[in-house]
Amino acid sequence: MPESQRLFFALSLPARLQRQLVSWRAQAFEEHTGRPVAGASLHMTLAFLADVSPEKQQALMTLAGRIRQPRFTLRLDDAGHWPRPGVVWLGTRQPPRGLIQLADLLRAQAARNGCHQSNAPFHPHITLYRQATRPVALPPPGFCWTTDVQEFTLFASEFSRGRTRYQALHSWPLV
Ligand code: 3AM
Repeated sequence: MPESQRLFFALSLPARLQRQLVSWRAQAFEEHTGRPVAGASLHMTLAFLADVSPEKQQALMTLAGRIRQPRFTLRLDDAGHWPRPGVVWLGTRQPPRGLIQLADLLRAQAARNGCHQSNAPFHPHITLYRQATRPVALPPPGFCWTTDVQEFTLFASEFSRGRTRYQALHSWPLV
């Protein structure tokens, strides 16, 4: 019998931007800031679904395929540290309306299909480091990375041999 998978909807980043962020991160943050997220795993989570059965996954994918939301440009010009989860993140000072609408839609569809959604407000971010539990020196303002977002993706999160890997299952275009 096929098993449940740990799923989430997210924005993937172009490979070039992933490389640029990895190299910027290395010089913008101190060594030992935390455990850096691998370049290929950098993403912006839109909706976390947790463990999803194959039937529910199919239903959520059908709904995702009906979404007609506009493309948008993301300016990555903000950074912060959440000490409790130990996350250092890259974000945006002004989340585009298209980003918020897309995340709201995906989270609402997930909730209607029994995927519990946190009450915490959506704070769009790209996790740069995990296990960052000690105070972190953040880079001064002035950095800005820009990317045109043309699609969103369903990912599976797989944990094996002490490592989490994200596998892109399917992407849908924005219009
Ligand atoms: O990389 P970020 O932090 O954006 O934090 C987890 C990660 O997002 C988040 O889902 C993404 C893929 O693992 N996540 C994991 N468990 C979660 C939970 N219980 C969660 N988000 C909300 N609730």
